[in-house]
Amino acid sequence: MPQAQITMADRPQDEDDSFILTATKPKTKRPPLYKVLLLNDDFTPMEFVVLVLERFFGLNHAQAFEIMLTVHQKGLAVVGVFSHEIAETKVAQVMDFARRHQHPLQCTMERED
Ligand code: TYC
Repeated sequence: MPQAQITMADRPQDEDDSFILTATKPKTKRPPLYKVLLLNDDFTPMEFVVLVLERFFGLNHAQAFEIMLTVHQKGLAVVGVFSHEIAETKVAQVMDFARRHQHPLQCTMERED
């Protein structure tokens, strides 16, 4: 049985072969950064806070002492800015170290804007 021919005449009139080109911005969005904050309290010894800052944030003694004093005087300070994963690790390390030494030191993270 012969095949029926399909011609342009059979094609719906409003069909359009042109491509739709949508301009897209090249997306090179950097992942958000997180501030790690140390909070003041009345009980954690100053030397312990200095040790924490040296051990987990790679600060030298003078830098660590200065940040500890800022926290002591102002209530809190940013001790570093990191990726989400690194910030989470730092917070966990500080909280675990403080808990093991039975100090109430608090460390938190906050998304940077
Ligand atoms: N305020 C504490 C004291 O007088 C010292 C301290 C500093 C505690 C910083 C916590 O994050 C802190 N012993």
